[in-house]
Amino acid sequence: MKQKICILGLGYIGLPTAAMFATHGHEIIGVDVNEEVVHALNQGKIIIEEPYLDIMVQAAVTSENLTAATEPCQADVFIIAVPTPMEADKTANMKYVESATRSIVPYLEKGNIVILESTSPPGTVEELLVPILAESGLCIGEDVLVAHSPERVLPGKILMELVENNRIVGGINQRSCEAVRDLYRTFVKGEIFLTDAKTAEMCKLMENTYRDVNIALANELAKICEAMNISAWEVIELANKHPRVHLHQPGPGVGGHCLAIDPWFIIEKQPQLAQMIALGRQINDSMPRHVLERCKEILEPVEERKKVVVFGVTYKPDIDDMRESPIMEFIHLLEQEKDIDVVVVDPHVTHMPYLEKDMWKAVGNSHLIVLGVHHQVFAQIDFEHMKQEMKNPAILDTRDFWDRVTLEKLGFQYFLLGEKKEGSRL
Ligand code: SAJ
Repeated sequence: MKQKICILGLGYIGLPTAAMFATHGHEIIGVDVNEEVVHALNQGKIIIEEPYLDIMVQAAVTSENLTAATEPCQADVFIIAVPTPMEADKTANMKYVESATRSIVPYLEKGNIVILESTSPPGTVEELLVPILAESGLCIGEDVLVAHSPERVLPGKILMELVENNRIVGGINQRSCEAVRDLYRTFVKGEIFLTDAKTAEMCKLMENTYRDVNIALANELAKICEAMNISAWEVIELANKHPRVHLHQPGPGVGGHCLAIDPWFIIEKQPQLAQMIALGRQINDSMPRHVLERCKEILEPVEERKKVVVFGVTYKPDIDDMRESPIMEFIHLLEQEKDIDVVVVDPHVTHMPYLEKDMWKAVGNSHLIVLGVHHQVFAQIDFEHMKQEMKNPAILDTRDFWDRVTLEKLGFQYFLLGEKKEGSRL
């Protein structure tokens, strides 16, 4: 049955979800407070980078199933997909969820469904949404069905994962669960599991916390291996041959708007109990400084003013997203070093301080190249040319991406995060 769905928040999740429902026959009104987003969308255009999303949005707008506005309107379903950023004190800022919820109250009618997709501290649906929705005078749970259904998609693969991933629906009662499950069935091919709202909220946070804590374990291993003359990369590769072990990869830290933030929403609720989660955050946040210390050690013999070139600043490879990027923190630390000049190379980024679009100009007369993020384009660099341009041909690879043997043959000094020795003992 064709439903009228009002989606609040046209970002990385709201927009793909809107396009998906629209191309599956529903009538979608996308709402965003940013007029630029609304204007672009009504012309079939998008202002974020995500593979194939532009094509899908264009098709949805052309079919007239997707339109955008700055205010909500009457609808059958309301989906809230606004950001829940983190405050300086590491607690969730719920003001966008709160104002989006308030904005739909005047339009609520008997038979409506309200879904929260935004990642939120456990208890948000019951403690924040339900009381606001009740101001409509309707009976929440009877007249209006409410659920949390967290998104779990990976940036760069959003459209595929929206369809294929399993989904959790946490309703305030069984009727809410079932109605929301039936709606997502429109396009979800993965399994849909039903639970209560608070459990669904905690599941979402724990998925990212699981990954964050495991990366912290890998980062701790990297530091231990450096101190003990062992290669963390070799340990990980060999330990992962065990059928029940899956060590993650170390790196310069953890970025993005999910892994670096979601664990804090659990800590906020249970600060006394969430000990390992907090320690994981602390270890991952220590990595930019650790990389800086490695740089200083490598540059110690250089007696003049040093030029360090950072390759890749986004929070992960092959995207333009710099949110919470640990490389940005590393650059911030580098710029505080009085005898170091910083230059940045990143083909996915259009503007930021220290960015040099001409790679050869960037590496000219430099003393150290730090690989921050392993964008695919960095696999095809002419290292022979690079060596000629550099004053001191040294590389610190934080991702085990470049080939030590090739680089050493060319005369580079190659250093790798997670080891301080030359490759394997064999
Ligand atoms: N990273 C490591 N070592 C690893 C894996 C990742 O250092 O072994 C770093 C990356 O470099 C990056 C950060 O972790 O800085 C996060 O990258 P990611 O690819 O792990 O995750 P996100 O933030 O892009 O997407 C995650 C996904 N969650 C999980 O895989 C559990 C995605 O499914 C979620 O939808 C998304 O968070 C979200 O929106 O919550």
